[in-house]
Amino acid sequence: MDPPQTVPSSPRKKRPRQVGASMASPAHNIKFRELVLFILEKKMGTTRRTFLMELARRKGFRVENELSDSVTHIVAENNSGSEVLEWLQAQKIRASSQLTLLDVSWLIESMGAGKPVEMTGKHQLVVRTDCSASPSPGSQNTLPPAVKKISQYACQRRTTLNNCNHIFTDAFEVLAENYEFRENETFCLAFMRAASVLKSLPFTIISMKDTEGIPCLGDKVKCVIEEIIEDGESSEVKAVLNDERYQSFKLFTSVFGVGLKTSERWFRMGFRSLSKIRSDKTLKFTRMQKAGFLYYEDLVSCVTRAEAEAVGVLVKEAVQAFLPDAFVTMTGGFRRGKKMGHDVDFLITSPGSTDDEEQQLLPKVVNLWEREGLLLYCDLVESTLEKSKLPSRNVDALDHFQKCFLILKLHHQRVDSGMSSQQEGKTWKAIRVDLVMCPYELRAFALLGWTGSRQFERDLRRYATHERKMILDNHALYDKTKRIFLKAESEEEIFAHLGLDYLEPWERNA
Ligand code: DCT
Ligand code: MG
Repeated sequence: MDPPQTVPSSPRKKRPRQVGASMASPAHNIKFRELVLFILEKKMGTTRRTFLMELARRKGFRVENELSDSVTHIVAENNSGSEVLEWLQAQKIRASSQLTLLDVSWLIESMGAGKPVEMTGKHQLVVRTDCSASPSPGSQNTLPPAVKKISQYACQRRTTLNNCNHIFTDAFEVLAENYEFRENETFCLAFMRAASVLKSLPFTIISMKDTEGIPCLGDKVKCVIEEIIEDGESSEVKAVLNDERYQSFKLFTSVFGVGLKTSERWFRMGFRSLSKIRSDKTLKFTRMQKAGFLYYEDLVSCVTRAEAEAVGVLVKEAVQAFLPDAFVTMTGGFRRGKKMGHDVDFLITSPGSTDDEEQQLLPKVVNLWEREGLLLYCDLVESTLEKSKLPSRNVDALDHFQKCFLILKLHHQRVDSGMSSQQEGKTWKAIRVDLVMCPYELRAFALLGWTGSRQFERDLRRYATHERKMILDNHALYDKTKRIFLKAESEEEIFAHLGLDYLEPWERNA
């Protein structure tokens, strides 16, 4: 069950500002050379100007510290065109006809889009001849309308990989992970939900005002946002990253087969490094952990898309050698468009096969790889699917399909025709692969479940339960009001049953 959503509030602490500390910015790559920006401090303030300048530079914009002849665009906030002109005249600088005056909303939208957006009327500051300083339409700094309707459920938000709030979501993910390591489920979930909602925003948060109307941001979360806006970093995140327990758990859980319980034990025994653990004669390792240590370097280096595609070919060849009509679909992060993953996930289903043929497929495939010397590790889990007991009420449970968790040997020559990087001597890389076999009539549910992201799946189930009185899992959708299972041939049909707008896989990166 999901823990309660509310986050106990902690007092909002106010710390002295350290603007100067973040001034020394590293050199940034300028991506958009045709624009030279100057951000006006008047009515904006030093802190916000510094923050915006730093952010814009990080996004590839050229931003000048001083107003000079090279400047092509002036960005202002809460200033009318006439006010900017007045300021320019006071600097003894004549506004040339080439100089464009823009409202800050243009810069914010551009940073969100990762490139300069088109300058429309709402962005341009108009200079009025009567000099009556009425605010221009764009300068009211109101939130985009979409912000007011953001859902608390990830399945009602489109979340692509274009995250314009990395600076915040990276921080939240560290904190969520630390709470997970400390088994504080409530705070862990609070920070995961906060990260998820910020990933869906089409703009970058640059002031606390931007957080108005956004769900899932409790006081504890807002405290972190505020600190990052003011100081460029969170003291809590900094403390966590330097924390011995966090560092050790992070290291230990990076080994395939090592979870929280084992990490806790090793930490309590005083271990802090993997080499000490590996060489300890008194420790007993599971088969999974032995494989985890054996192929550690390959497994932590992550799987590239090219490698995932090459594994896909390998899987298809093997599967279709035994069941020619079988469908093999890459699921997980790669189906959502990710360029890297910790493993490669596949869903296999076959319309024409009997229950027996279905049950025999994975063992046959695994045997084939074993004979070919490609199988480095295999854990085959038999199906526990009992159609009478569906659906399961345990929202985070693994499903009942037959599946295998593997480590396969992928030869470099199968990737990009051997162009990928090679370690000296070694001609292959160990890759984590998950195969799931599902009955053909359940394929839409299995595909939806195995595509993820995990946060998206959690919210989809929570939404079904709380908003539709339905139970969804990787096998079925049950309508509690009508007391029937709802059938579906495609993911689109499942979304429709739930009364949701369809989201493409690449919009599920919650
Ligand atoms: N999944 C699930 N329940 C689980 C495990 C997985 O619903 N207990 C779903 C969610 C995502 C998908 O299966 C694949 O899982 P992972 O491989 O762990 O995640 P990923 O999104 O593919 O990310 P990564 O790039 O780390 O593999
Ligand atoms: Mg995966």
